[in-house]
Amino acid sequence: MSDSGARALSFDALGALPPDVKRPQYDPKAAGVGIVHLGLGAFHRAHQAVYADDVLARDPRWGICGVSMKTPRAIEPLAAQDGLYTLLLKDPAGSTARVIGAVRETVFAPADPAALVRRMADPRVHVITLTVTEKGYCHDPASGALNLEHPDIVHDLAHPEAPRSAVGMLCAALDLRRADGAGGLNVVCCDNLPHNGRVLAGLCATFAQKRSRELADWIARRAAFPSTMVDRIVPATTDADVADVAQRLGVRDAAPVVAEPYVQWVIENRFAAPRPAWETFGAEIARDVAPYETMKLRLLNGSHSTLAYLGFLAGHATIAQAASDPRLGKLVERQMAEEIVPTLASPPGTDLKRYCATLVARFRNPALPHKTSQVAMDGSQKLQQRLLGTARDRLARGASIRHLTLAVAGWMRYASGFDEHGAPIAVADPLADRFAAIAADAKGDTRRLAKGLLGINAIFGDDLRSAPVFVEATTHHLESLVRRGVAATLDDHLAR
Ligand code: CS2
Repeated sequence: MSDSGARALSFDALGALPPDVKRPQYDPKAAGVGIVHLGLGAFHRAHQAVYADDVLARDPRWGICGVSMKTPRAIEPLAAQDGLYTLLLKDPAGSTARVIGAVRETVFAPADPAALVRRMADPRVHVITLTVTEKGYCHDPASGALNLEHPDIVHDLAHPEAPRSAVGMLCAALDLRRADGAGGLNVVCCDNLPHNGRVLAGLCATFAQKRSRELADWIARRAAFPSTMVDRIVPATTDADVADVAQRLGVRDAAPVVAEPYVQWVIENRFAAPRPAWETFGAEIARDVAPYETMKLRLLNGSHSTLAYLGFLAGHATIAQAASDPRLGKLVERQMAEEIVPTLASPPGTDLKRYCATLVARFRNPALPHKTSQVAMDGSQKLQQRLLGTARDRLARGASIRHLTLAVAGWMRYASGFDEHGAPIAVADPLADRFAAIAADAKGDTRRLAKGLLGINAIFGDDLRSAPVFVEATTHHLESLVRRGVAATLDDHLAR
């Protein structure tokens, strides 16, 4: 069936869906909005919105107002189909389809920022969740501090009533809640930052102090910023997914999301307002999220980035291909077992060995074409929590960092903007111009390239570029990658 002629997904179409397609177990028209979500991308729709969809079957207060921060494209198709969309979970055994009804409103933030602030300050809204990606926090990844020179932060401090940044939006909404007596707020960061709640609380505190002491004090008393660990692999949706979903549903869905069946959400028990009973539907509420978070960021995301950079350079378009390459597969397994696991504390009830084995199987899921170029994006914002923190811990103990530094060298090779055949790489990163200038200045001198990249403080801080073991190992690996390519480098590397 062609999807173009079919009827579109809507409230009216729900009753006619095939019986094997799960649909909302509540009346979406009657659901209230208790959550505003900033960053309405595929990850949110395949993760937190699914928990909200489960919760809504018991408690109608927790529908979501989904906010697109940068592009109307994220919301237009959803708005046209009553906020409904399909979640397709895929693994080698097959797939299951479920229509999610939790997104009850959609907002394009730049269209009317003041209206968004009012929405966030509604007394019936008790939770703000965020997936604005690492760079959306306008902070310095190495130190975790707010970047006061970031253009959006400069703008928001000058025009607090019409914010552009997530931090500016949160502070404006909290200020209005304070003025209106609208009650406290749970601000739940769901991005892959280390200690994400604590970092976001610090960013808001810095911003609020610049505005007024009263606001900063009120936020400290009435807003809670629980840290969270979020996990589900959600590649960007493709046209083939759209066609696949149309086949399954018999109606056209212009905004499906495709993901793996695996899901995990651990939320710190720190709240300042009512919240959904997420734990009834599989989320874990924990006193301390740090062990979960560190485990996931270092093992899953650290391996993901390793596979993305080295895999891309070796010609693999997807993470599944990269993880199935025997050399790269071995590298990530050894990196996890030899260098990452020894830095971790096991979270309660978690067997780290089993966790690593599960990760390898998840990476190899052939049903999910997760692009290496997608995971490779924004490396400047990701390296710290994925690879560099681990390297720092290892260095402090005098332990080997040979695998971790190979992964960092893979990033350097990638960030330099040319692949092994001299073809340009479209490097998507807020610091891409800086990388290009450093690469041009190096004029093919690899040591100079390494030195230039290691000199970026926002990524490597002051310490790593002056740690001889780290500098020598990354430079050595980079020279090998440039001179001999990924395959020969890995052959030698793995022989030892
Ligand atoms: C990935 C993550 O794009 C990336 O950088 O590493 O989005 C990853 O798929 C998720 O964190 C999995 O939970």
